[in-house]
Amino acid sequence: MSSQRPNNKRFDSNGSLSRRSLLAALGVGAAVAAAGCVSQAEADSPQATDSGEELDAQFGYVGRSLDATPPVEPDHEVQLLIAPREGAPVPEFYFEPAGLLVEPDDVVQFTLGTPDHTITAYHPQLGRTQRVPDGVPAISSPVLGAGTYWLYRFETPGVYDLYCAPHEPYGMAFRAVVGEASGPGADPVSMEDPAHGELRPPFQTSATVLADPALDPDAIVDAGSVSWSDLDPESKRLQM
Ligand SMILES: [Cu+2]
Repeated sequence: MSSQRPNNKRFDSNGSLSRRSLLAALGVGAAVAAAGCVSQAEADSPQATDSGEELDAQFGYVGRSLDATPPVEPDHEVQLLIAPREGAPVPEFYFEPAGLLVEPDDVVQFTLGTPDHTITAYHPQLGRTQRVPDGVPAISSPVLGAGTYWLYRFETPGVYDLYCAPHEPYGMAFRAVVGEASGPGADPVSMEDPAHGELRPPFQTSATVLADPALDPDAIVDAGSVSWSDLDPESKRLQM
């Protein structure tokens, strides 16, 4: 099962290491990098609590190596993958699973077995139609290299449509349903080009991927997890 809880038990009863413990565990070089990732979180985020929460509500948490101890035990794992595409020179770029049901406050680990991906929300502050619940910030990881991971805690119930910025045209999109199939992300994906100056809906192959019946939010609730292989090949066909 792709949504199994990773076997990692280095956490206290709150599910988090103290910041000091984390930095000690990461070592100095990684600590400097990690501090760069979380300083805004500590300054601004309501998630930056005294309990040592390291997951920013907008920027998540970057694990610079798959060997680095995560500050919070993930509840689920999603792989970011690349595979040959039959009959086309451009490979398939995809999330596995492509659709996932999680409970509110669950943490998802996005694991990069392949390089140069992001996990980014369809959000008006990013010039995109809103496809995350109201009040959720403009979620995005930075561009991540192979052998890294990114953690995000999904707090607000509803549908979250996410994509990889470099590979959105090729269909690299993902849908999380957090507790219930509600919010703007539960609306059908628009297949129309936006007028000049309007927010842009999912486009090219990510539009057809997110419109696949297997990724219907209610279908994700029923299935729990939807594999990329469950999608209709027609939905994955390159739309250029
Ligand atoms: Cu990508």
